[in-house]
Amino acid sequence: MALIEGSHTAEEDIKRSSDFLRGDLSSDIARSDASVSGGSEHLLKFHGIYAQDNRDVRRERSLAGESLEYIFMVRVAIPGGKLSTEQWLALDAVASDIADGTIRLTTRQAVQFHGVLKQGLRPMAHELDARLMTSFGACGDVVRNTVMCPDLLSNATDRRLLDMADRIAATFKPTTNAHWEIFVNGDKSASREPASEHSFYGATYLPRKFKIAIANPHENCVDVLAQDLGLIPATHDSLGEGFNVVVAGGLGRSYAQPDTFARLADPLTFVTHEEVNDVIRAVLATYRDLGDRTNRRRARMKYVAADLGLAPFRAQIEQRYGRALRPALPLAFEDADDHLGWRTNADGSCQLGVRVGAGRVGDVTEGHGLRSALREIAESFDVTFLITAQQDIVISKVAPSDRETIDALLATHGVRRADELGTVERSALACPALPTCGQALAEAERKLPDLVSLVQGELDANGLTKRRLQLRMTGCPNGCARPAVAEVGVVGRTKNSYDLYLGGGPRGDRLASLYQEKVKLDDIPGVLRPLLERWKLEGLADESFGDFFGRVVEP
Ligand code: SRM
Ligand code: SF4
Repeated sequence: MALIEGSHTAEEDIKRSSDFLRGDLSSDIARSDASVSGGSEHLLKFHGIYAQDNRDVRRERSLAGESLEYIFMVRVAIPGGKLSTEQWLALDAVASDIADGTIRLTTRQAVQFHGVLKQGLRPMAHELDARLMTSFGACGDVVRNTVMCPDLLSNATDRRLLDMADRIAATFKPTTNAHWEIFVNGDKSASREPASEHSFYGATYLPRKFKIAIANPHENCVDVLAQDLGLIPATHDSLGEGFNVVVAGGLGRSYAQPDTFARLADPLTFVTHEEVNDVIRAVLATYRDLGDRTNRRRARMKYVAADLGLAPFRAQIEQRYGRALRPALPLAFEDADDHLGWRTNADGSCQLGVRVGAGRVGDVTEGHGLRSALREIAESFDVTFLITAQQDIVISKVAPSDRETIDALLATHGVRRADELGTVERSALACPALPTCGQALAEAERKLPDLVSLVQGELDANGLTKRRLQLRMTGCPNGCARPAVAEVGVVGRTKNSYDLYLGGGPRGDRLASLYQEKVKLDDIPGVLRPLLERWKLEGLADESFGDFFGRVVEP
């Protein structure tokens, strides 16, 4: 049954005729020029690859009648953000040999490489495959990288939770061999097996992307209510351990399309470990059948739930699940943990959360900086790296006796300790935006340090230096750094102005509201000033800015 009638988008036709994500990719990649055809651009996304151009030189090149500087972004899916030291070293080598010398940690615990040239795509896929990593399925109309609270990976007592993100990734990854034929093993299309795909995908896959997170029941570092489907570990009185399932969250919106909006997920059901995959399958099948394939801007699952209404949406899922869903258990979150600094884990090992800064792992000078420090740690210690949904990195499974050496090594490379960071910097996020993102309307990552100093300066001036304030900045309303649930969300509107969203909850359970449009970066402190003054005077003891704003300014 299709809810939306009308002509399908061109992307639907490209998927349908692609022979399970092959299309003309093989010949397009082999061609000696720097770019790929339009159809291949869309299919490449399923393989984790985005065709981009360097926007810093776009205008001057166009004016000079030269071709654009074509580059590719490659996103590597890292379930739960968990990497062995061997994998980290492979990523580090790829950064210098094939990309722009940086490793970009994402808000979904994945890794991105920027500035990759077309001839680097196959060698990169080889390197990743050799270390059991892949970019396949990191983008495209499929289940994306599954995020998971790092604390569950370090401290979960239920062993079934430890590899939960890996199992979800394995269960819901597309089955087509296209990626390995085209990018890893060379073109084997003449001899390959007949193509097939999971039934919950079919020949046209999902209408758009689908995002899953596994949250910590006590804190919400993964922003579980911003996901298409969230799993929150819970214990049922009679059924035992399982998950509360929440569905139909999503944050992207578009200025050009007023009927797009951010939405928090709603509770759906409680499931046991044995039931969870079948329920996810039923939700995917519902989205596959009812999602809008006529308009990609409204093709996310949140619009199916919002348009149908929650009860009919639930009934559609139950129909595909084959039985009634029981109610969810009550949900409650505490403030999100940033996982920074030293902690001791339940097994006696230690872990150190290191702030990365908009997720960009690079060096300040050749051989000196965070990237070199992490490489030396990976070469010398038997540890595990965990990328967080705050674009930071946790060095986990550290022997207590190695703590001092690791601290000294980081200090030598100028990496600051968590207690040396200002409160704004500590939790600030920014998306890549310019010069790589084709959708960016304004700067984000490159201007984050300036914005952090401006906002921290305003806190300091008001005697609020030690108070936490969650700042998130994006170059457009797609919301890749999740500004729609931030206490202060700064969202690119034009080249030099931003829309200011305020009052999201530090627990990720309340949407921020649009406070002022088209504010210049330098004017943001002035807009915040009277609100911060009120927060100081009228706020309850330990009340966060977001909670104060939601209680007093815009209840
Ligand atoms: Fe995102 C598109 C970067 C997390 C909502 N996102 C993009 C693209 C691929 C731009 C494009 O389509 O041409 C960006 C690549 C820029 C570049 O140069 O690298 C991009 N998104 C990112 C990352 C790297 C931001 C970051 O700072 O880390 C995150 C990668 C996640 C990952 O590893 O899979 C990233 N994107 C998000 C999130 C947050 C999340 O998932 O927790 C969101 C909001 C949640 C949601 O999905 O609703 C998000 N990205 C979007 C959207 C809006 C989708 C929509 O519903 O309309 C787009 C636009 C699109 O898909 O066409 C988008
Ligand atoms: Fe690009 Fe917009 Fe996402 Fe930033 S929020 S990475 S500008 S799509």
